[in-house]
Amino acid sequence: MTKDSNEPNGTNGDMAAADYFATNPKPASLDRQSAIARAFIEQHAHEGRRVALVTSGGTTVPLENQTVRFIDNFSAGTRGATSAEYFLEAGYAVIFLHRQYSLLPYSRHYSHSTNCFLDFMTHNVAGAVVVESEYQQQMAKVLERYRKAKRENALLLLPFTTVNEYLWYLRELAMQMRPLGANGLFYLAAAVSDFFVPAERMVEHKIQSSEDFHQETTNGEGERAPAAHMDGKSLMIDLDPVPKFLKQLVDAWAPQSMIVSFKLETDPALLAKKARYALEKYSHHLVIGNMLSTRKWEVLFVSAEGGEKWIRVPATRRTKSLTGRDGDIVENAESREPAIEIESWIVPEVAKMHSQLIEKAKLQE
Ligand code: PAZ
Repeated sequence: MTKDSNEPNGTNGDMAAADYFATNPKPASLDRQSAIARAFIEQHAHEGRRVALVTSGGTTVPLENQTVRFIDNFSAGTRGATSAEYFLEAGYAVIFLHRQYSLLPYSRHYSHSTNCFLDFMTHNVAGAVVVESEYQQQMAKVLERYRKAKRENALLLLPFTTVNEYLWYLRELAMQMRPLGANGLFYLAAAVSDFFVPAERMVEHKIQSSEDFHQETTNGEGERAPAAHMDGKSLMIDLDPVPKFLKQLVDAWAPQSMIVSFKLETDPALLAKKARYALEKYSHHLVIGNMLSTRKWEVLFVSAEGGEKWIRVPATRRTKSLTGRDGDIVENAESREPAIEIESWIVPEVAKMHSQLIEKAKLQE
């Protein structure tokens, strides 16, 4: 369900994007969050700090207005949450536009890594709850970085769930970031659906699976059937393409900012080709290509200035023993893990390119 949503929709890309916002509802939270974002951006613009909008996690595609069922994708938000931390470390203020309940900067170290965060805790001799000694050192470091980000008000968390919310937020934040000029950076790591159910083709209530309770499948004469409906015992889903917004972002919403898009593929033969295609088509600054299976240890940078460059971190092999009921080892499972977080190499590269762009913009002033 993901991929390619940052690209225009053929020759009608511009028109479709304008239509989109006229026909799909504005999220109820948008104005309130936008005011918060404006104040955040003003503070950091005033302090001369760069601001990165990091998008992260997957968008959902609801099938019903009162949503019981929706289509989702795999993204956990690892890339976005990890990158956000490195941007903060590099001195950026970060607006973290993320899928609600996906991984967050700092808490990501603890939220999904054990069965329960309480596994990190224990009692000391006096009975007080404390952090287990084996986690103390690392947690102290994370805590210090988290506290610094809070002290400086350098991290703004904005959640989305649906693809509609994501698109409205992206446009709104791009407009708000305009006064930053070249100091603004868009780092679009979210996995955005390519297909959606437009508001006019969305059914109100839960789709009934029982033939005895089937609902009407046409909206009226000349109107298209609801995007999701029952046909006998089968659920039919007929989704529209999401208009492509990268062109709008580059040309109209944020023409002076640095824009980095991501390209995810599963077929290695397509990755470089499609990353080049996106760069040529939209003339933004950088496409970061990654494969689903190797995204944690290699990415491909494609840019007009730097050409094509792989970034690879060493991977370590870890053997995990699976034991049987009597405690005997029945299987040794091997997994490949990156020895370091690849985002710790990606983000400084992006920040370096951003510095060059800012210098260039200054010369043109
Ligand atoms: O969230 P995650 O760490 O599991 O995955 C990150 C990613 C693969 C979604 C991201 O690196 C990416 O490629 N985003 C763009 C996807 C696309 O629309 O092509």
